[in-house]
Amino acid sequence: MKVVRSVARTGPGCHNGCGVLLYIKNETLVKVKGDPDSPFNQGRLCPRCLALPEVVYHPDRLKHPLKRVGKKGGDEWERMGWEEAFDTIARRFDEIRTHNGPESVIFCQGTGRDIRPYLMKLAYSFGSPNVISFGPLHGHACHVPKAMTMGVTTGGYEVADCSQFFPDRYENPNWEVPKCIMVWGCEPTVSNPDGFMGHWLLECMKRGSELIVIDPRKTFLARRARNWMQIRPGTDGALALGMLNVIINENLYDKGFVREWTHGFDKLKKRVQEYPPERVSEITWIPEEKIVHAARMYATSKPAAIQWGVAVDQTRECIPAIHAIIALRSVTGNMDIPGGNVVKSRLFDLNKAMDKYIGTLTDEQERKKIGAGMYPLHAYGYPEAPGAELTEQLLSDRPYSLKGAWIQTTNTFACGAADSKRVYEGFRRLDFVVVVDLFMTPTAAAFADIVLPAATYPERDGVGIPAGGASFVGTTNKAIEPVGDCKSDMEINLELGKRLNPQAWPWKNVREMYNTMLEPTGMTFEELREKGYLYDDFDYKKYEKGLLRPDGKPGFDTPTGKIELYSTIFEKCGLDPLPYFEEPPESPVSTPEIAKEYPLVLTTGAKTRGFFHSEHRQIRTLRRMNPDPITEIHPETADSLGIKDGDWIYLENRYGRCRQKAKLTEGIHPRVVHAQHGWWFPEKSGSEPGLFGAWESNINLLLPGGWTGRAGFGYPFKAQMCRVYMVEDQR
Ligand SMILES: Nc1nc2c(c(=O)[nH]1)N[C@H]1C(S)=C(S)[C@@H](COP(=O)(O)OP(=O)(O)OC[C@H]3O[C@@H](n4cnc5c(=O)[nH]c(N)nc54)[C@H](O)[C@@H]3O)O[C@H]1N2
Ligand SMILES: Nc1nc2c(c(=O)[nH]1)N[C@H]1C(S)=C(S)[C@@H](COP(=O)(O)OP(=O)(O)OC[C@H]3O[C@@H](n4cnc5c(=O)[nH]c(N)nc54)[C@H](O)[C@@H]3O)O[C@H]1N2
Ligand SMILES: [Mo]
Repeated sequence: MKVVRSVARTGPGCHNGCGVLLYIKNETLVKVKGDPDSPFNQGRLCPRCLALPEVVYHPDRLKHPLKRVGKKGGDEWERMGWEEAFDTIARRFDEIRTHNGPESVIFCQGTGRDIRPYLMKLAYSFGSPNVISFGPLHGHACHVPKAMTMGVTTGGYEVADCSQFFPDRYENPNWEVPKCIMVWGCEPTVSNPDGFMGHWLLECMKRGSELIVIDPRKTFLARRARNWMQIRPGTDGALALGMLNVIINENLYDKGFVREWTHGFDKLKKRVQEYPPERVSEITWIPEEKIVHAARMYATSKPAAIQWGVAVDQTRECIPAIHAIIALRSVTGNMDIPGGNVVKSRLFDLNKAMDKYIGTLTDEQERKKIGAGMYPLHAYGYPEAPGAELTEQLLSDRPYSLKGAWIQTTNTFACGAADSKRVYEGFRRLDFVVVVDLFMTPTAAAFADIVLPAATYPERDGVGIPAGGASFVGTTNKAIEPVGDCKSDMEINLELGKRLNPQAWPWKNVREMYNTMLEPTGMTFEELREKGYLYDDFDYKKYEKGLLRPDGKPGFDTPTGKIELYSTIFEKCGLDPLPYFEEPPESPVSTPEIAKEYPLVLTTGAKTRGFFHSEHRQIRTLRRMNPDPITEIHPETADSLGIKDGDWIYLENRYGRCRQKAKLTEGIHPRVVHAQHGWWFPEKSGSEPGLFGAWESNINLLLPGGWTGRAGFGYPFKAQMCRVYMVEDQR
């Protein structure tokens, strides 16, 4: 057997960059193992990489470019060659550009997969400002709210320090084990989110870290925590403010750090008086003594780190909640110290090197971005078009009509989008749609005129840094020939880019393009491939050493040079400069009338081990781990409704209904249910109206549009209301 060492990236979907060993026999991928020499994962892997051969050689893989024959929704396709496909797409997009303007074509991607730079370049070089991310239409409720809030209040991007910035990891003498790790709205042993591997936490626990876990479900880590706080979904902001109240009033904060490096402490101190622990206990359903205990434990164990997840993004007013959590780690002085929350260095900006060829949008095109000017905070580094406004524009043709879409790595109404019905109706109005995917999906079946088959990572080369938390570059190395006519996304975008704007895409092939991207590292693709992994230098307390600001002065890269507990940028944007808590749009407190009819709090979409969002439903080994859509419900609640474990149930509210299977568990609050997201059934018919069963168990039918927060970020994916009852027909 031949073994190819590589860095795992998408597809199939993933955010990370685990080192893998790809075992090849007779030009066929037969096995995948974790690379023990990779500092990132040290030999560990998820089931999804272990099942990779099943994905690559699955009989349902898209293998050739396809064009639709007959009506949309008819699921009838004909093979076409790549040249014909590229020529047709270029001609149709060009026609739209000529008649309607380039902004009439939208470019959609899903969650952070490594297509992002190439998709942005494709859009901008075409002239369209309308790049839509994270699965269109879910209201900027994944990762971006956290990244934006850090960006404007600390000037950086901070992650829990589990030694990931050092290639020698836990052995590094400068690193310290966090004494306490607060895991907040995150289930990293399942999700390994944003470049952060859950297993790192276990390594820290083996070395003595104690956990505080904030989660409505009793997760693997919650069971192992000193203090598990079973929070009412959507009330994280109140909890953070309550903990700040205890820490500040009991004088447990780091006075030196607060004085030297933070801005607005006195105003924050005054604000947190509105959140005494007894009131916060009422809001969050967490016993008061647990809140006080957690506050004391976090503030008095130094160093302490916070590992947060997407749950903190997935309420409407998430920005002030995130701001409050940032304040927690700031007032305790846990910023950029060993074992605290460390500021990620920004040495390798692989996109920058491409910019000199592609340029940026003209101001005129910027102004045509969907929703332009609606949310002042978007101007502080967020380039995308807001999703909720996209639906409105698709349906209303105001301020201008949208005509075409390039959809690459997202399953829109079946997964990423809330308001699924209207999103579906909106996209159906487009004249010309291209979908690039690994499999035929409900999205492709419903909208596409042309479907292009993308390669998986063992079938292609690539460069990339894991999203978010980690800081290394490695190369993804082609180990096998692509199945059928599949091409890598990068090749596809380069080929199409050349046709739409040749100057912007000067590279003869992807290898040349990668060499340009890698310029900041001083290495070519070949050199980096030989080296394996490249880590940038990492240092602690960068704010003392003038390493965070462009002017080289000590401090943080914010307008005041300090961490802004009181945000001058929020103030400029007309937002509350201090953290606060606001109830979700519908909750037992904000809408008691609705709660009478729909009494259960609905949280959705906790990630599952075997699936990446709506992917992998056709992969037998992975589907066996989770054959049906699952709703977790407390046994007492189920009992009162006559529901038994394994029964099909309806979840319903004022907006819609779907069916899932009840799973009875003591690990969820009796007044809360948790429903899985992203369900469709590749085994069912792809034609309308069924679209692979995408309307049957799709929890996003219960999540309406128009619930983005004031700042234009946040959406209550994890804080809705519903009722639950038995399905008559149990088949
Ligand atoms: N109710 C509810 N809904 C949610 C969530 C929730 O918690 N609750 N979570 C939300 C979150 S956090 C996110 S980020 C969104 C994600 O939403 P999406 O990103 O839209 O996720 P997927 O549905 O998996 O869509 C990815 C598609 O890309 C394809 N694909 C995978 N790899 C590749 C590749 O390399 N190339 C190409 N061309 N295609 C590829 C897959 O086959 C799949 O069809 O969902 C959101 N939806
Ligand atoms: N296997 C797998 N891995 C994935 C993904 C996948 O689909 N599959 N998706 C990727 C993506 S795009 C993302 S964004 C990340 C997300 O991964 P995580 O950040 O871990 O987020 P989730 O799994 O959505 O939810 C984490 C936890 O939040 C809890 N929770 C629910 N509601 C609330 C609440 O209101 N407050 C608090 N404090 N907790 C709450 C849930 O019970 C769950 O245990 O995972 C990434 N990794
Ligand atoms: Mo996400």
